Parts: sequence; structure tokens; C-alpha cells
Amino acid sequence: MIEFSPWPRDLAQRYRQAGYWIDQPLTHILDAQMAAGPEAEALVCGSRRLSYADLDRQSRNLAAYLAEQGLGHGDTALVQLPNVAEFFAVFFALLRIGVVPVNALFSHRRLELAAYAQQIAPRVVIASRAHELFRDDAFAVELRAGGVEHVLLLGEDDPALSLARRLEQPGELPSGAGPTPADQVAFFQLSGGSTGTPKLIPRTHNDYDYSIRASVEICGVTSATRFLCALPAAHNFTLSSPGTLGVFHAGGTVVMAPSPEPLGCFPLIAAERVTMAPLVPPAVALWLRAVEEDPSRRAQLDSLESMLVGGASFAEATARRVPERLGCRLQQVFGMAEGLVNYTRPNEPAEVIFTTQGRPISPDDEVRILDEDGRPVPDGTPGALATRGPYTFRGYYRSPEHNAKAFDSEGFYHSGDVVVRVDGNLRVVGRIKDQINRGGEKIAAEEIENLLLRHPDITHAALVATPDAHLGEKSCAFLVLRDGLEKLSPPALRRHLLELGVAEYKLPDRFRFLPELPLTAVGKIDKRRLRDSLAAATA
Ligand code: OOB
Repeated sequence: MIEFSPWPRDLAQRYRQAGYWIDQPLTHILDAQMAAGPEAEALVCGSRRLSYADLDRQSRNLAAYLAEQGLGHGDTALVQLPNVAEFFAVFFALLRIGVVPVNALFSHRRLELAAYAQQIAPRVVIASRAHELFRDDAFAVELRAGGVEHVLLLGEDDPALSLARRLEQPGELPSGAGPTPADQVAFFQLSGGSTGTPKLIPRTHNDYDYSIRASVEICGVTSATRFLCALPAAHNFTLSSPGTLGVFHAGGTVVMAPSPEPLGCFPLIAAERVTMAPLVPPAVALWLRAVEEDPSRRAQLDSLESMLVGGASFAEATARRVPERLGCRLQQVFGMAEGLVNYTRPNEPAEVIFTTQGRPISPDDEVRILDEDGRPVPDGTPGALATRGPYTFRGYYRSPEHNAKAFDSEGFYHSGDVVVRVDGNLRVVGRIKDQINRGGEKIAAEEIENLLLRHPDITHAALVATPDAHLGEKSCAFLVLRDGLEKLSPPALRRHLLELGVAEYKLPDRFRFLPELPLTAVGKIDKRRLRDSLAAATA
């Protein structure tokens, strides 16, 4: 079994008694549809249409093959696929035999994949030839040298490596194969992170399944829902809030898109009669602009009933334009891969929907808002968010030191967000974690600072957020160079980082050079002053 920090016995008991944890593996989502209506349309991906029976069959074929290779409980997989139907067949296949996957984002590069592989020591890697790392065999060879036994690739002709072949070649699951127990780890979610290495979040069947079932209720997902999957499929928002898994749970249809770019999505929405779409704020801005530029485009959104917006701060003024200009209902989502998800409820007054990020899924989500000394603040006063509950994890994978900081003695996870509670709803007003939220994509400052410091001419580095009209935030790296040097060229600095294999979205947008970095009274880098200096320079 994969180790993880379990919930204390009394809470686990409470979550079962309350009916949150139902001790079913996540594969029951697919099993239920096989019983209810196997021929219903589960997925649309380009010109392909998959029924639930197709999805089930493919996932069983792959599961049978992997089980035959001796994979099962205690094993892990590293998966990196773009937004394609195969993502789900692979996910269910692995769940079916109790192999625990990390679903890396397609934008992740060598550094991220290597960091995940190092942490989980996967026996199997499933990836795509369309990704630069797998275009030739060098990285696969490297992974094998590191202990990976099986590599399967999307877009591969060689039958020995072809993912398509394993999905299509009929196979029977051996009798002993099955998912991990429902109170054990089903898969790992990715943390947005604030530390040097990307952290993994163990999610159990029980906790994840509850968040999905409850989200389906709250968001009104039904078998008639046609859901646009245009944000990265592996992200917690897209997967479970209510996400593609919520849609499968309800027997609806997921329509895959490669990106949320409006000119690609609008015709797809029109053709497929999409009813629900999750988006990050910068994508909403692009959709609004597309309709404002050419009002005739609005007709393409006719079928769209609701838009879920989350992942980063969403300006109130933009929120108000959503129903007016796009003709659909807005639902705000404030969630985290670690667990807690908040939604504005559809029947709430418009004011709440436009000005807050909603309230938690569960009556048993415990949310504390704390001042600097860890004391609860009164409603209306900003404070640091701490939470525990039936689907909020209890510890990052193999990270005792970080866990000691991220959790308090009562098992509350401190998310690093600054929030205000107003009439029971939360509003996200700031952040204390050292992270940049670049339009929903999270960048851990420390990770990039460490990489910058590997440049021979850099002696000190600090990455901070700067406000950006489109993305909400961009990143700026403040650098101190070794004696005698005044600056380095931004392209050369970006090349340095790319050569280290980091994802492109993490590259600093700007660089500033200083003779020294300002320090706080206790001798830490004074990032507030750095941020203020940028604000002053652009004011
Ligand atoms: C979602 O998950 P992550 O793990 O990528 O990022 C979580 C962090 C939160 O701690 C918060 O800092 C920020 O993203 N965030 C928001 C927000 N939603 C997330 N900040 C302001 N307003 C919002 N609405 O981003 C995620 C997971 C599930 C559902 C939705 C988003």
C-alpha cells in the first residue's frame, strides 16, 4: 500500500456515519454507468465519440495488460497526457488494479516529471509522443535506467510501446486484481506548492469520491450535462469540482478541448451543445472579449447554462459581465488540490455570486480564519485560512518537515490563503504562501529561486508576484549578481531555466537587478518591499 497520513479514528468514524465516506472505490463511478446506461455518450474528443461501454472496455483492457505484467497494489504510475479521451481510460485502468498514479500536467517538463518520478519510483510511465520529452526515446531510456519497467506512449506505432494497442487489445482482468481499499490512496494530486520541490497530495477513494458526489449535487450536474474539459484534465478543478469525474458520476458527457481559447471552444460548444464550462479568470476575460468584439459569436454559446470560475482571484467587475454578456449562470469556485472546495450556490442572491467565492461543500468542513497569533478573527476581518474535513488531506507524501509547518496540532491544513468570511461565504483577499498565481497556474517562488541560484553569476534571487491586467499576477525575479556584473539578458536567463527543464509557465516574466536584496528585521528577504518597489515603478 502507498503510505499516507490517515484521518484520526474519531473523525473517520464521523465521516462514515454522516454518509460522506461510502467505502466504494472511484471505479464505482464507471461501474454505475455500466449498469445504468452503457451506451450513453461519455466522451467527445475531436471526431471520436466514446460511450461508457467504450471507456469501460478500454480501461479494462489496459488494466488487464498491466496486471499481467505483475503491476498492482503498492505500485505507482507516472502519467502525462494532454486533454484527450485516453486520459480517462488510463486513469480508470490504473484505479482498477490499485496502481496509484501521479497525473502530471502536459505543460510540465523534465524537472517536474523527474521530481515526481523520484518521489514515487513509478513502475510504469504513460505519456505522449506529442510532448517534447517523449518525441524521441532519450527520456524514456533515462526513466528505464532509473527503474521504470514499462513505458506506454500515445501516438506511438511500435506495438511494444503503443498505448492505443493496450487500450484496444482485449484482455481479462485476473481474478485477484482490484482497486485499493476505499480508505487507502487512490491517486496523487499535484500541489501548487510553495517549496523547492513539487509536493504530492495523496487522495483516498473515500475522500475524493465524497467531494465529487457533493459537488455534483451543488452544481446541478445531471445526465443531461455536457461539460467542456478545456482546462488541463489532471487539475483538481477540472477533474472533480464537479469536474469530469462528477459528470461521469451523473452519466453526462465530457467534451474535450485542447485549450480554453475562445475561437476553438465556441464552435465546439455550439456543435456539441455544451451546457457547463469550468474556466480560470484569464480565460473568462478572453471569452468576454471574443463576444464583445463580435456580438454574433454569442449565439454559439446558446446551450451554455453555467460557467464555473476558479483557480485564481476573479474581479467582481468581470464576474458581473458573465451572465450579461455570455448569457449563462456564474458559479464561483475556490478550491485546492489539497481538499477544501467552496462554491457559490446557484440559488444564492446575485450579490453573493458576484462578490464571494462561496462556502464549503460539506457541513463538516471546519474552516478557521486566524490572525497572526493563530487566534480566530471575527467575521469580516481578513485572516489566514485553516481547514480540516472529510476530503481535506492530512499530509503531503513523504514530507514530514513541510507537514510540520503546513498542519497545526489539531490537523488543520493552513492553505496560505487570506480570506474574509461574510455571512458564511468566503472571499479570497490575499495570500501568505510564497507562491505566484499566474492566471491559475501556481509557481512556488522557492523552486524558481533555487534554479536561478544555479546560474554561476547569480548570488541572490527572489521571485515575487506583480499585478497583471490579464493574468492577475505575473512573476518578477529580483537578482543580485556576482561582483562586477550589472545585468544578465532576460533571454539568457530564461534559457538557463529552460535548460534545467522547468515548465515554461514558471519562467519569470520580468527580471530586475539590485546590488543587494532588502531584508526584514529578522533577516529574511523583504518580499513586500520588492513588490512595493515594482508597484511604485509602474504607478
Ligand atoms: C485550484 O487548486 P490548486 O491546488 O491549483 O490551487 C489552490 C490555490 C488556493 O489555495 C488559492 O490560493 C487559489 O489556488 N485559488 C483561488 C481561487 N481558487 C483557487 N484564489 C482566489 N479565488 C479563487 N476562486 O486552484 C482549484 C481546485 C479545485 C477547484 C477550483 C480551484
